[in-house]
Amino acid sequence: MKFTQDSKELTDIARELRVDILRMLARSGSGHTGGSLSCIDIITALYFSKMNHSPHFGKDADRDVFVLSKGHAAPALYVALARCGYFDRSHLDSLRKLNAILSGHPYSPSTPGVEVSTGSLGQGLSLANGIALGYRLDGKKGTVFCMMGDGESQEGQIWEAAMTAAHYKLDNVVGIVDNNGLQIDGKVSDVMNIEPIGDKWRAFGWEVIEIDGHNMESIMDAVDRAVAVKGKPALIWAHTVKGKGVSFMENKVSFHGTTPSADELEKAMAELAAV
Ligand SMILES: Cc1ncc(C[n+]2csc(CCOP(=O)(O)OP(=O)(O)O)c2C)c(N)n1
Repeated sequence: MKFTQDSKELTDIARELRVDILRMLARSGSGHTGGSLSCIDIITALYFSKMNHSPHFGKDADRDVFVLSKGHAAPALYVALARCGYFDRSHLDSLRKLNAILSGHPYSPSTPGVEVSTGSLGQGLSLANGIALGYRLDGKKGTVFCMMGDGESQEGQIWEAAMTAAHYKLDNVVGIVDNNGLQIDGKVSDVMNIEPIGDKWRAFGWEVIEIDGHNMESIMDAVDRAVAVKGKPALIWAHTVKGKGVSFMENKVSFHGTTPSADELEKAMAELAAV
C-alpha cells in the first residue's frame, strides 16, 4: 500500500478504483453502482492519504477506523481494501457469490478490513460513536470516520447519534455526508427533503465543513480540518454526483442499484481510460 499527499496521484488512484468498481459490479450482475462512484474520491483520500491504518495493524492498535454507514456502497470500500492489501484482489471477482468473502453489504466477520457490519441505513454513526467512546476510555488516539448518505440522513437514528456525539463532545468522530441528491427511487428533495442539512448538523452541535466531494485537494484539506476540531464532532458535508466519472451514469437514479451491462462496461472503460 502506498500513502501519498499528492492530489493528482490520488485522483489517478480514484479513477483506477472506479474501473475496479465497475468491473466487479458488471461481473456480479448485482449491486449498487451510483452511490459507490459518488463516494470513491473521499474513500480514496482516506485510505491512501489520511487514515492511519494497515492490514498489518492488530485490532488494538491506535488506528483510524472507517464505518461505511451507507453500506450498499460496499464495492467502493472493497476495491480500496483490496488495493491496500487487506485481501487478495481475486476476491473482487466473487462479489455477492455464495460463500464469497465479499457480501452485498459490509459484513465484518467475513471481510478483512471491514470494521463493523452495516447496511441497514441509519446505524453507522451510532456504531462510530460507540467505537469513539471506547477509544476515549482506552486512551487511544485514532479518529473514527463515518460515511453516510443524504437519503440515509432521513433516518431518525442518525439524529439521535448526532445528539449523542455532540453531548459526549466526541471530537474523535468525523461524519461525512455523501450528498449526491438522489436516493433509491428519486430525488432526496422529493422523497423527504433534508435541507438545510448543514444548518441541522450545526444546530446539533457539530462543526460543519462544506466541500466539493470530487475535488481531491478540498477533500484532503477538509479531512485535516475536521480531525483538528476540538471539543465537538465534525461533519464533512460533501457535494457529490451519483454515478460520478461515467457520463451516462451521472445523476441517473436508474443506476442506484443496477450494474453495467457488457456494452455499458465497455463504454465506461473507454471514458475512464480517456481521462
Ligand atoms: C433501513 C433501510 N431501509 C431501506 C434500505 C434500502 N436502501 C438501500 S440504499 C437506499 C437509498 C439510500 O440513499 P442514499 O443514502 O442517498 O444513498 P446513495 O445515493 O449514496 O447511494 C435504500 C432506501 C436499507 N438499506 N436500510
